Amino acid sequence: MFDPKAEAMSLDERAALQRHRVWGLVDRLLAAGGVQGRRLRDAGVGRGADVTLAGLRDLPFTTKQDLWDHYPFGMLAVPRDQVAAVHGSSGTRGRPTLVAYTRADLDLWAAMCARSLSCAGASPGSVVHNAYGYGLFTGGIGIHQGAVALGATVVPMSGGMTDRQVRMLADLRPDILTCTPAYALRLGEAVAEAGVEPVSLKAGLFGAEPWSEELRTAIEDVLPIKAMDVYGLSEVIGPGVATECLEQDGLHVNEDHFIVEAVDPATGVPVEDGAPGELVFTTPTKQALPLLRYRTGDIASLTRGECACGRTLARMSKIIGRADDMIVVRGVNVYPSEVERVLLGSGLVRPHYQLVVDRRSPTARLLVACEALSGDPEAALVHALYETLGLTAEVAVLPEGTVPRVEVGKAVRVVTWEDGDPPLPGLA
Ligand code: DLL
Repeated sequence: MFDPKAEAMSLDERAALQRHRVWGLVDRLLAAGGVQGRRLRDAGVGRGADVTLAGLRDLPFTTKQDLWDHYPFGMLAVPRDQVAAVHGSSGTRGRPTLVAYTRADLDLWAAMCARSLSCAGASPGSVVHNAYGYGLFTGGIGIHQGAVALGATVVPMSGGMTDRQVRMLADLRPDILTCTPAYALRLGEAVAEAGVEPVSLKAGLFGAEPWSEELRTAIEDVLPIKAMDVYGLSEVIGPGVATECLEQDGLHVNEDHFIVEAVDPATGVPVEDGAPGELVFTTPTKQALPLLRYRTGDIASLTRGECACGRTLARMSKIIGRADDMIVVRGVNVYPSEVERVLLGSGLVRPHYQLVVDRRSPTARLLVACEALSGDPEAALVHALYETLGLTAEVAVLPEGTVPRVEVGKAVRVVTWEDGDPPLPGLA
């Protein structure tokens, strides 16, 4: 439930708490003697009390490469036998990233996910239909533990087997749906096909992949819910790092446990509040895998100041994209979510799309594969993409049902066509 003591404390009080916690973190990293401790020593930090919050920006970063270099357990700050669970993400680029939790970390994670659920409108007694995947991925088990900690009733559906999900939505009358935004769309289509009206649903807590305001509207068109954004990443803890409140004016970052900065991705220098930058997190209270200034690769802007809901936690914008998902076509930089905004904002196509980068010849082509609602929107979309994003792209309008629907895992928004057959039928 909304905890004013933690979520609405004064900025001074929170800064004092964070400072104290960061001191503890720095002392633990120095004592653990791993790569983060070594870098702190090299930066002249001999003990926690040497560090100030304002001085955090001068401390060394930690990156995904560090986790890979020390895979699987080389960055633990506790003995291996204190690790209660591991999780991770398969990564869109092949290499797994593994993270570890002590029992205390699992309790913290459950509390943060309970906070997220309640921020989005869940309460004790809510029925939570959880269609995030269960397993190494943090979505399913993270939200599950949060729902239990909140005192809700959790329905552990995991992803896929959509017919059975529709049945459970009809029979168990959940008020909260949790899954990826792309799967929410798929479920919306499936309930319509089955003639089920999931009238019990009130809110959905969607995350794990970028999604635009236009996709929010598309989900709210097919499901009778308020679609809310939840953000997180395995390295920081999983879901439960930041969530929208009912004001929907940014995602509240749980800053008492996850200190956030936004930095210029090229220089690493912090950007002004309000300007887009790469999110960087410090986790002062985590035990097994505490991270100092972890670079997420996710681009968003930050704002500070009290929200109309009463929370004083800093807010982040929706994620604009991942630094490494940016496509460069003939010198124009574009994130898939920007293309999504144009497509869905046009009202001409279904909310399913895929970007195909054709690299069969030296000058790459970008093909935007989509499905028309009616007529032939190709020329209008080519024009809108150029006008809005400055992007020269070809639009391939495919028959309904051709663009892959997401059943399990995260939506794949960009595919590369290196040689041979097209990745989607009907492309040329
Ligand atoms: O996706 C954790 C999660 C599960 C968050 C369920 C929300 C709901 P990973 O598999 O480690 O963890 O992937 C983390 O996913 O760095 C972002 O690039 C992306 N991501 C997560 N949430 C959002 C979001 C989980 N709300 C990576 N909007 C992150 C945009 C998101 N991107």
